[in-house]
Amino acid sequence: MTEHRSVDALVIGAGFAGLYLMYRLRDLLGLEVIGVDAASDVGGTWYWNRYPGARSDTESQVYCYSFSKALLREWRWSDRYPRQPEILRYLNFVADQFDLKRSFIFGERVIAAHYDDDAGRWQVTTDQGRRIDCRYLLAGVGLLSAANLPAIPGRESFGGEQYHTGNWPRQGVGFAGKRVGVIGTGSTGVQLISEIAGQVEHLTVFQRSPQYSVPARHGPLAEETQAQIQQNYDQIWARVRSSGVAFDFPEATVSALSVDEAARQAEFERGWQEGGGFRFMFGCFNDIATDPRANEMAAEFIRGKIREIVKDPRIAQKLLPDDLYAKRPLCDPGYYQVYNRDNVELVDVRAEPIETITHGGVRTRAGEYPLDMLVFATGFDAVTGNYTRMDIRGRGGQLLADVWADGPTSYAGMANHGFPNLFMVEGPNGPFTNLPPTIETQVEWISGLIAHGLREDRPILEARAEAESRWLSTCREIADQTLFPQADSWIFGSNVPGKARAVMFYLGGLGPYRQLLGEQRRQGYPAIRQSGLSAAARAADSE
Ligand code: N01
Repeated sequence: MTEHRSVDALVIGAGFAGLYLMYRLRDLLGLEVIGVDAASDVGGTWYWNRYPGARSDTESQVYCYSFSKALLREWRWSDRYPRQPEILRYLNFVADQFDLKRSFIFGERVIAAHYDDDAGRWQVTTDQGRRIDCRYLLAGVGLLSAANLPAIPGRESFGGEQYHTGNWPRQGVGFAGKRVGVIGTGSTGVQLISEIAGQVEHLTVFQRSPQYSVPARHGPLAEETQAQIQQNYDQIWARVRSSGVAFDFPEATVSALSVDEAARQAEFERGWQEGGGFRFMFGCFNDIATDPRANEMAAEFIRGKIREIVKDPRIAQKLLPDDLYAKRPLCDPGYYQVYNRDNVELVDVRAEPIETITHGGVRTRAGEYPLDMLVFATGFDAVTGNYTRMDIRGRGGQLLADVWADGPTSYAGMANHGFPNLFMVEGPNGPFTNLPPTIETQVEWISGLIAHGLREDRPILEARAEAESRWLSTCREIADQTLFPQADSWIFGSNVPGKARAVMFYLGGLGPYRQLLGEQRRQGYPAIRQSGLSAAARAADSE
């Protein structure tokens, strides 16, 4: 295919970010916009992650858009935490409400984007040879979609079915009568394992790191709750937008060290009963993620629960984490209970490392585990993977992957010096929150900036180098005040062998983030260099 089009803006991705970008740029700014997504339809993360048990761990009323009251009035969530099929239906509903699908090309992957400095335009190429040039390139590619498949020898020799959870077959997978192995016990693994344990003949869980997880406490959303949400919508969103993690629970202001043992245990118990991983970590006390003593108290509370729930003390021992409680907080629909089942076996791959995948299963140092199916719940080359897998070249042909080789940088998670008019939603060093409110914040800021540039006849917008380096220092300083950098996880890039360990989030909270973006807007965006078109670009434009 050699079709070549020229548009104002190209949006990569049709998930939460891409759909809202399309709406704002096309319908509110009146630009000519094309979207491209590798999937056959809208959904982004929720298109690909169809594994059994997949759902958000944010409560439904804030795992959605807030920009349209009409959407709110016409959509009803059925559960406290929305399941993947319901979120996918919601995103389809939004796309239909605003007639967004007609502007997307589905089933094509953007593989390259090169900035032409003379023309002030991006030249974009897809895997089907399509070429599109655009003034603005907007990446709504998600934080967590470039699959991480560990390089375990023998994977190609496996004779059974194998899947990565982030690329789950649309037609679904049958488990009955099968011996299934799962590698990985992160957010995805604990959901999947809890869901399929009762469906499979035998389940072998290959665990590398034991996890701290608290109950999610799923359940249907009562009519009265729905009505209350409708009535209090403005207050709910005002709260979320000024909060830290944007989950709509009261964030704690009290230190775990400031209360006595009985009060502390009572508060942890309340958190455990209310459910939700972020709620437990940020709603019980304000220093679980920052003070090692408070952290150990929360960790020991969860260890106590694991000892209580898991009947066989040898299995419980394997499940007990002994590191900091400082990864992305997990919650589950009954994860530890699964290990009381006769058909579930837990393999500690630290004690007996996986040597190879064989035709018939997985062989560890201690023996062979026969399997009909092997599921990789091994996560993602998070945050940067979606960018570095594309050939993105900015001014002077510099490759984004090279610029980020020692760790990614950006201004506010959205823009890069040297890459004019490339805007990222949820790019590196954006806020660590429930994502839809951050996505809305960033999309609105980016579209406001583009509108400003067009109004001022200075449409070439580029993060200033000093603003970007100040932002990186801010992110580092804030991260260093927390315990997160001390734990090995995707949050700092340490889950992918060879990837630079680096700060990848702004841990200052959504409220402060919105304040500083608001300040930028009011001051005319001083962090962004705004230039007019060159004579050559003007000439090309008028052709
Ligand atoms: O990925 P992960 P995920 N051998 O990177 C293990 C969001 N999400 O897909 O901890 C053996 O967290 C790895 O072990 P270790 C959410 O933000 C949200 O689960 O590195 N094991 C770990 O156990 C989440 O944080 C929801 O030692 C290997 C697992 O694989 C993010 O997505 C639901 C291995 C990967 O865990 C990613 O979650 C699902 C190897 N070679 C996802 N390599 C909700 O909203 C990796 N592992 C509820």
